[in-house]
Amino acid sequence: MSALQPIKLYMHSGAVGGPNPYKVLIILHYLNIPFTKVATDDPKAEWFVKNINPNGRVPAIEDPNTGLTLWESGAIIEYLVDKYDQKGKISVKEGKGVWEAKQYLHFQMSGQGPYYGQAVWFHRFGDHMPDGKKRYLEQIERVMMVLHNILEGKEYLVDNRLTYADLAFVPWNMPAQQWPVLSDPLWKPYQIEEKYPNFVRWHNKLAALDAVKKAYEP
Ligand SMILES: N[C@@H](CCC(=O)N[C@@H](CS)C(=O)NCC(=O)O)C(=O)O
Repeated sequence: MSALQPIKLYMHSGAVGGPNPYKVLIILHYLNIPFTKVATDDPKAEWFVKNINPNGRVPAIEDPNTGLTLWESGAIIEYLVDKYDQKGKISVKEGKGVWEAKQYLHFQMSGQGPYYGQAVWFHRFGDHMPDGKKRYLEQIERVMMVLHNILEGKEYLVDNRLTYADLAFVPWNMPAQQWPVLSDPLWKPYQIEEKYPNFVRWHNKLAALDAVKKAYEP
């Protein structure tokens, strides 16, 4: 990897910003891919929208080794493991697991991130819309229940080993467990520890990985 030029990762500069860039950061750390962070506190800035991501959001990457600019965290993860995890350290190269890993990544992108994101929005700005708050907390609980059921008798989602599919869920489960805006109304009131122990055990094990801890270092 040392001959590689660092990949530019566009993300906010705060100690902890929105969760999506952390999905990419964890993968970069886990695979020891050289990278530099480019502080992007205004992803709606004209230069960024024009040159990097027309959707005005982070994360995005520029890979000088291939000339590729890419946005959408799920696509970035797929690119990184395809290009820089040829030995399959956290990706699956053959068998059903190839597709199961993609399935879980799609579930994360469509079934976890957007629901958790809406929950954050309603809890920050939706005091006048209590139904919205309730709806998205219930959806988070439902996603946790689904993961708990999938993980019955299993340590990891795919092929009983750690893959990018597991890691992709970490950054949205962090705020659900730790940020007061979500964890206060959710974690204890919805009895997450008691009702979904497979999910909690899995998340805690992932959160304790060095690559995850490094991603959250200031
Ligand atoms: N589906 C996108 C979502 C990206 C996204 O919503 N990023 C947030 C940070 S977690 C963002 O850039 N928010 C700033 C804004 O919307 O202006 C992905 O997974 O990359």
